[in-house]
Amino acid sequence: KAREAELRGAVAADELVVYFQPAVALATGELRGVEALVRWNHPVRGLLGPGAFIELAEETGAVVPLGTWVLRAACREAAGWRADTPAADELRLSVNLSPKQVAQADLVRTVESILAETGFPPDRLTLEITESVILRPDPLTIGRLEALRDLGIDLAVDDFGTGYSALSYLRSLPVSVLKIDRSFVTGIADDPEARSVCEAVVHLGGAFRMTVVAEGIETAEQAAALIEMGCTIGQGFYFHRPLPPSEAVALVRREF
Ligand code: G
Ligand code: G
Ligand code: MN
Ligand code: NA
Repeated sequence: KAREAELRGAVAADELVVYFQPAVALATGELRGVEALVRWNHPVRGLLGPGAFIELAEETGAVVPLGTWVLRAACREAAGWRADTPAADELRLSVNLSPKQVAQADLVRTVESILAETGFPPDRLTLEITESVILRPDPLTIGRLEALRDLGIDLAVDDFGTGYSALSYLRSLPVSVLKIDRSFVTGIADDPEARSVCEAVVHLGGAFRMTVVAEGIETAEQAAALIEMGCTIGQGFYFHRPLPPSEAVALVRREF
C-alpha cells in the first residue's frame, strides 16, 4: 500500500522519465523508430527501470495513469523532434500498453486526446500490446483495438512467441507488427529451438503481411542471422541502448 501510494505520487510529481530505444533497419543500421521505455527517477533509490515497479503498477492499477503519462510524454517529445527535424517525418514512435490500459473503456478517447493535444500523427504511432491480451480477446477489447487501427495507429504484439497466441485469432486481429521476444534472439546462434522460433515468426509475419521486429540484438552474429531469415527491423544493445531524451534528440538530428 505504501509503495502503491509512492508510485502514484511519482506520476503526479513528474518523477517519471521516458527513455527511447532506437529501432533500426537491420541491413543498414538506419534509424526507423524509437520505443518509449519508462524510468522512475526515484528521489532516494535513483533511476529505476520498469522491472522495479511495473508489476506493482499493473497489480494495483497504477499502471493506467502511469501509462497515460508515458504516452503523453513520449508523443510530446517526439512531436518536438518532428518540428526540430522535418526530415524525420517518417520516424515511428512505439509505446507499450499494459493489459490494464487495454481493458479501460476510455482507452481510445484517451489516445485520441493525447494525439490531438501533442500534434503527434496517429499514422506514425505504434502501440505495443502483450501476447496475453490477444490470447483470449473479448469483443470489447477487439473493438478498442479496431478503433485504434481505424485512427491509423499500428498495433504490435510485444514479446511474441512467449505465450501461445492462437494463430487463427492473430490473423483476424487488427495487428500489423510482431516483435520477436529477446529470449529467442539471444539463443539464435547456439540454440536450434530458439532459432526455429525466430524463423517461424519471420515466416508468419510474411504470410500475414505483418512487420517483424527482432528485440534484444546484442551481437553482429545475431543481426546477421536475422537478416538472413528475412527480418528487416531490429532493436538491441548491439545498435543502441535506450537513450535519455537529450541523447535521443541528438541522434534524430544526426541521422536525418
Ligand atoms: O526498459 P526495460 O527494458 O527495462 O523494460 C522492461 C519491461 O518494461 C519491458 O517489458 C517493457 O515492455 C516494459 N515497459 C517499459 N516501459 C513501459 C511502459 O511505459 N508501460 C508498460 N506497460 N510497460 C513498459
Ligand atoms: O518488453 P519490451 O520489449 O517492451 O522491453 C524492452 C526492454 O528490453 C527494455 O527494458 C530494454 O532496456 C531491454 N533491452 C533492449 N535491448 C536489449 C538488449 O539488447 N539486451 C538486453 N539484455 N536487454 C535489452
Ligand atoms: Mn515493448
Ligand atoms: Na519485448
